[in-house]
Amino acid sequence: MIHKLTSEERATQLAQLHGWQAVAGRDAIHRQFKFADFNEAFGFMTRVAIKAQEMNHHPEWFNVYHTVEITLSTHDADGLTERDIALARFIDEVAKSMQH
Ligand code: H2B
Repeated sequence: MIHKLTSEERATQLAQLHGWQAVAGRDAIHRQFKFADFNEAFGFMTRVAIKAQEMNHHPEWFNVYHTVEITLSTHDADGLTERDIALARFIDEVAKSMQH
């Protein structure tokens, strides 16, 4: 089974991400994204979906119009792992490259 991040590792990694916060009562991280409109939001989701499929590591997410909320956690480890950090980094890069 994949190694869960220690609280020290989690703090170090979280500090290098943008706007991700620990979820209360669960070993997971969350960030909300807002885009210009639904088209931008769904374009973002499409890019993330393709990466998630390549990585075999999938987000929990929720979309309404131009808002996308994402929670990352590793179900196989029942907590936060380096896979979540890698996907969060990719997501941050995609979001940064888009106007929102
Ligand atoms: N995504 C996430 N977020 N956590 C997992 O543990 C996970 C996954 N496991 N995507 C993968 C798929 C696993 O269920 C399959 C069988 O490889």
